[in-house]
Amino acid sequence: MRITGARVIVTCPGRNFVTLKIVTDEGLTGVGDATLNGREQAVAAYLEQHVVPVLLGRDPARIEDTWQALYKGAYWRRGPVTMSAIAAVDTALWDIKGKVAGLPVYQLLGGRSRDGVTVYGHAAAETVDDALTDVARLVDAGYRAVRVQTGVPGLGTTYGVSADPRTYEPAGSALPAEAVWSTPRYLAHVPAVFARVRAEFGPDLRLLHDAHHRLTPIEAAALGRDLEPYRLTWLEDPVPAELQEGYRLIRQHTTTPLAVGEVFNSIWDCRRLITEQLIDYIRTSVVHAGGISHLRRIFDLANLYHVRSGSHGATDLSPVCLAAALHVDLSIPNFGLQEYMPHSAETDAVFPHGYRFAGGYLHPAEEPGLGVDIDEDLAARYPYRPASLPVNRLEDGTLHSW
Ligand code: KDG
Ligand code: MG
Repeated sequence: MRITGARVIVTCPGRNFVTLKIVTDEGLTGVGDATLNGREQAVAAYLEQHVVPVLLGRDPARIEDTWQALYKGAYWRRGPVTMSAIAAVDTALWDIKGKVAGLPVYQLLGGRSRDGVTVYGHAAAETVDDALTDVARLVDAGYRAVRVQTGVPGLGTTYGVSADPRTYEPAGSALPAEAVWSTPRYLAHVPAVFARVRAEFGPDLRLLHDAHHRLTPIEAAALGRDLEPYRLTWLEDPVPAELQEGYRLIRQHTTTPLAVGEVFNSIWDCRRLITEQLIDYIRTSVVHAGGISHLRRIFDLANLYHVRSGSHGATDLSPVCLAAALHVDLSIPNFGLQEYMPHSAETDAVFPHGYRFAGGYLHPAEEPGLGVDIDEDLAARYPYRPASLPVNRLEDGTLHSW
């Protein structure tokens, strides 16, 4: 079998997605997600100009060899654009391999290690009262784990907290919007939020919180300590993780579990965090960390060090990425949790899929391959719309981060 074509499809059914569709001479096709929020066109151009020409004529069965060719052959290794492009190819080739074998991809990865993939849902609201209502909505829907985010008193807007609790979309205007951030206000507010959530929902519900990389290590250590009474499953991205050893300091001060990794794109970004056991969950994703092949390599390393998976699954990762993640989640020994934000109806229509939510679990499709596709005619009706992620300034005007 040979690869005869590869199409890069950019579509915006409510938000932008980049999808690679690989076509073979035997008529089998495979899909891979290549979406990089706010930088979609960079990955699309990388695929079209540098990757597709390399793929034509190759044997689609040679997944590892193709991965190595794209990674080593570029000379310029790693980086989110390159690794998202490689991820799309890798994911599409696993899809094709599943179709050739007549098996869902998780069977090719070793089969089931569990019955279903436990997911966490998102409760996000401006006020604590509204956030509690949102937690109740998710508990009623069967979720066993909920991430809770609220607005911070005294600040206008808070990253990731939108007016409608059922939608999550930090990317908005074409150019980056600016919001105001105050770490002291945030640190004073968050423990009180979790005191109320724990009091209302009892000890069994798993609770999570995302600090979106905004703290310093000592601030994160203080927050982790203040949250200990509420027994979080994890505190996510407390500090930017370019400085991996920064996590040593947090670790020395708190037993609140830590989860990191949604912006990582290779095993090298998390090697020290994992091997020094500085984190509890590694949150790398199929789309941003080199596809199914590389993600599994990261999770295998993590398994040696008692670190569990917690794959990123925000709505800017397409249903193709979510479908692929579920096959990985179902098969690995050290699965932790999978993030789940349902996509909009428009997005679900563009990406017909067979995965389903039931009782707090997601289940991948049982059909051969990944069990997801793209409706290219429908996708063409939603042209690309520039949208950027926002930035924060401190109250004195200093540029902070997300
Ligand atoms: O594109 C950025 C989003 O994916 C990010 O804001 C989502 O932090 C996020 C999460 O944990 O889902
Ligand atoms: Mg996050």
